[in-house]
Amino acid sequence: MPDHSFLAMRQSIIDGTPAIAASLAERAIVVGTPPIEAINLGYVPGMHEVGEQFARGQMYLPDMMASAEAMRAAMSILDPELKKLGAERAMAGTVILGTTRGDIHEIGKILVGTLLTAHGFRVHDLGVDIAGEKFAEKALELHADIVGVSALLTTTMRNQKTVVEALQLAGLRPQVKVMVGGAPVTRRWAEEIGADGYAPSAMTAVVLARELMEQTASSEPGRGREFRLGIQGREP
Ligand code: HCB
Repeated sequence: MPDHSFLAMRQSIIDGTPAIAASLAERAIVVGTPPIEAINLGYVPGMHEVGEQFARGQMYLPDMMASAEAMRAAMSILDPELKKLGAERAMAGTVILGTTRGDIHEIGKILVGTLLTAHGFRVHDLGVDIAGEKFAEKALELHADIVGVSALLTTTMRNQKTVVEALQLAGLRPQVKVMVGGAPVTRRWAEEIGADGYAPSAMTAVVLARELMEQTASSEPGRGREFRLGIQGREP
C-alpha cells in the first residue's frame, strides 16, 4: 500500500472521522494490505499524534474521543481479518485481558487481544475499569495461563500491582503469569510490582506471551503441550 494511504489513515484518526477511517480500512483489505501494517503504519501513529497534541493543549477531550471512535471504526473492519488467522491454529494458551481499576482506555488492550487471538491464544477480555479480584476470579474460572493488564494513566498504573496481589491471594500466582503494558508502563515498573513481563506494543505482547508459555512448559511439562502445537504457525 502506498505511503499516502497510511498517511490518510493517520489523518483520519487525527481528524476523528470514523467513516473515513473505516472506508480506508475496507480499501486496505481489498488491495491486500496486511491488516497489521494498516494498524501499525497508519492508525496507531495517528493515535500517538493525538496524544501529543492533547498534551500540548492543541486538542481537547471531545477531539480525543472522536479520534478513539475513528480508531474503533477502523478496528471493527480489521479485527475480523486478523482473527481469521488465529482460527486456523492450535490453541497457544489462555489469556485474560483487562484495563485496570479507574482507567477506561481500551484501544491498546483491544489491539493486544486481537493479535494474541490471531496467533492462536484464547483471549477473554474483561473490559475496562477492572478490579484486581475480577482478574483473579476469571483466571481461576478459565484456568488462565496469562493475565494481561493495561494501564494508560500514571494514576492507575499502580492498580496493576493490585492484580498481582489478587492473584497471589487467590493462590494462583505460581501457575498464572502476569504481563503489563500501557503508555506509562516500563520494564522497571513491571519488575517493581512483581509482574512476569512488560510489552510496549501488541506485537511484543505476542512474543512475550509465547515466552511466558515456554517458561510454563519447561516448569510444568504436561501443561505446555498445547503451546508447542500452537507455535507451529507464522511468527508475529
Ligand atoms: Co486519555 N490520556 N485520558 N483518553 N488518551 C492519554 C493516555 C494521555 C497520555 C494523553 C496526554 O496527556 N498526552 C493522558 C495520560 C497522562 C498520564 O497519566 N501520564 C490521558 C488523559 C490525561 C486522559 C484523561 C484523564 C483526560 C481527562 O478526562 N481530562 C481521561 C481519563 C479517563 C480514564 O481513564 N479514567 C482520558 C480519556 C481518554 C478518552 C476516553 C477520550 C480516550 C480513550 C478511549 C478508549 O480507549 N475507548 C483517550 C485516548 C484515546 C488517549 C490517547 C490519545 C491514546 C491512547 C491509545 O489508544 N493509544 C492517549 C495518548 C497516548 O497514549 N499517547 C491519551 C493507542 C494504543 C494502540 O496504544 O499504549 O494504549 P496503547 O497500547 C499499546 C501498548 O501500550 C501495549 O500494546 C498496545 C498496542 O500496541 N499495551 C499492552 C497496552 N496494554 C497492554 C497490556 C499488556 O498486557 C501488554 C501490552
